[in-house]
Amino acid sequence: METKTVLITGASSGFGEATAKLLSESGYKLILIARRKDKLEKLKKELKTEVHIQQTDVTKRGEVEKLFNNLPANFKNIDVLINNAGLAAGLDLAQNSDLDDWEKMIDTNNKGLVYCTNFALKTMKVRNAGLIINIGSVSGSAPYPKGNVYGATKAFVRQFSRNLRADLAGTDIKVSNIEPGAAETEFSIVRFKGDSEKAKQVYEKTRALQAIDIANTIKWIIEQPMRVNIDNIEIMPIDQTYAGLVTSRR
Ligand code: NDP
Ligand code: 8X3
Repeated sequence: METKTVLITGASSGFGEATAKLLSESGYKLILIARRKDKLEKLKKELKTEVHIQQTDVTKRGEVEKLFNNLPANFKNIDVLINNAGLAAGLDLAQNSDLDDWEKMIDTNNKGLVYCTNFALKTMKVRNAGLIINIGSVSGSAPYPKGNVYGATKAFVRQFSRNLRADLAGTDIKVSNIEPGAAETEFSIVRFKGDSEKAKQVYEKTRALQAIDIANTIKWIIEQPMRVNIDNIEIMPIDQTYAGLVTSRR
């Protein structure tokens, strides 16, 4: 069987890094992208399979286009695109939020994701083969205070995934959306702009998901038989669940 080529966005930490390690152990060829080149270089040295790394900011359409147009010959046929690069910026009530934070989340979680998808589909369409795995979030369907634009970007990811499925009807191109709950990665450090003490508190005294849990899910989706498309999957830590509706009393 031919070795599959998997492109992972946001491979420099968290889910992306754990997935790269897991898939490499299973023999997959990898294209790894992120903004932090030093992290990608270090990761590449640890991996046993063929790896192509490319420093790419997914918010920059030109950089994404260059990435896809300049892939080495043996990496050109992307079998799996994992749209994982993403972030939350800030945790504030909408009325106190910084517009730059909102724009950054939309640029990364939505625009970056659609750029990568559009370019990957160009070759998937010709080969009538491929799998796109998007990383959404439970926050895309479960609203919570201060989740405002972050949750909304993930609702976009959910609906975009479903609409891709609709457009790709009758083809052999699959689309999945994974929606994790709280997971202990660099996510909260980024959300709190480097305040690692504050980030640590998010996971204190609770059994949060770990990056390997999502990596295992990604590998399981990739290895399903051709007839199976996993459309949407929600994964919560045992210690996190819905909080219900709130009534203000006057
Ligand atoms: P991390 O912060 O550990 O990883 C995020 C990755 O995204 C990094 O590799 C980062 O690399 C990359 N990234 C961010 N911005 C860009 C950009 N502009 N261009 C390219 N790469 C970028 O967080 P997670 O692993 O937790 O997050 C991965 C995905 O999972 C995100 O989409 C997040 O929203 C989602 N998610 C996370 C949950 C959690 O609780 N942790 C729960 C649900 C969903 P670099 O900085 O080097 O560019
Ligand atoms: C991140 C998970 O619960 O912080 O998508 O919104 S949560």
